[in-house]
Amino acid sequence: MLRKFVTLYRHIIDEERLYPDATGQLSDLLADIALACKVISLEVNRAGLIDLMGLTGDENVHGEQVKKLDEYAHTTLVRAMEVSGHLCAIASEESEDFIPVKEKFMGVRPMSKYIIHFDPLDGSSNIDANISIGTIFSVFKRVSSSGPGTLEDCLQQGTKQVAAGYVMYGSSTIMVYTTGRGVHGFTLDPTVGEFLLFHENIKIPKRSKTYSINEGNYTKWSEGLRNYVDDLKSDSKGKNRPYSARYVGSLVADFHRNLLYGGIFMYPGDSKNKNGKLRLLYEANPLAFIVEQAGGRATNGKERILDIVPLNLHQKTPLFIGSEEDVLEAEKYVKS
Ligand code: AHM
Ligand code: MG
Repeated sequence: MLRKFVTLYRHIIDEERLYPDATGQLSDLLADIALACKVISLEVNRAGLIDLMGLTGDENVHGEQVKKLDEYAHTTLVRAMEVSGHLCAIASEESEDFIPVKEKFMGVRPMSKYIIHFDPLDGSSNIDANISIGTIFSVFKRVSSSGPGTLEDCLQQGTKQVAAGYVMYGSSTIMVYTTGRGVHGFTLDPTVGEFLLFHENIKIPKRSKTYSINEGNYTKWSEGLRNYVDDLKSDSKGKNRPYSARYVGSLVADFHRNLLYGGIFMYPGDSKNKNGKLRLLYEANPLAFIVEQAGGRATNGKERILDIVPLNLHQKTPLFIGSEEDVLEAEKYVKS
């Protein structure tokens, strides 16, 4: 059977045509992200050969060792995006402060109206083992009026996102994105260098049989969460138990599997880290936007992720995300 070839760019443009007032800036921006991620994908594939694996010797703003590929992905994205002419500010997990886009890069568009947040290379502790890693991004409209973007532009609630997505560098490179009209997935065909549509309007199953959590932290969890995970592992067949455990330790990979097959991913707060490990702006918000567009749910155990008002660029949040009924059940236990 001949499959219909729809490139990422064609798909984005077709979506844009549904909005008569659209200027095309968001479409261009998404195309620039895809291009930067193709470059990163190439380097991820070649990393072992050209000594990009391993540590740089520096620490990032979270006190973690910076892997060389992290640094490369951050620089590639910043360089590709700051010249797009559509951005007024960039915030990256790998940079302490946000990066206001210089007026010279705004060119003919001093009103450049978007802000982008990204985690350049999520799951980087897995790089040396050749395990799937990914880039996560999130796009907002500016709230300031003109010139370089401000901190206020960068600290917007997740509900204000106009686009979000991720690229996963795995057995093949894929890109998944939403602009608020469903979630669409593309696979990079390396022979022609194009992302081609593989799944339009992805829907996550309402209920699953899979949970993903770093269970090594069990003794530090709240009693409610321990009870929930114990329940998932119990052998009550009538209750759709036991669940299977699947945990790559690479958020994009765990999230993508759950998006397609159903599942709940949890990175809770615990007695050591009250707000867990994951960042609201670079990880939780974009994935929450995607999962809701796919019919799923994302909360911090008490509150919808997209409703949280960020107070700083690197704020962390507990995260319960995935199939709606599973997340609702987890919330009940966690609140109890
Ligand atoms: P990173 O952004 O520094 O790569 O950290 C985030 C990663 C996620 O990909 C993953 O879900 C999580 O850290 C795994 O953490 P842990 O090793 O504590 O289970
Ligand atoms: Mg990350």
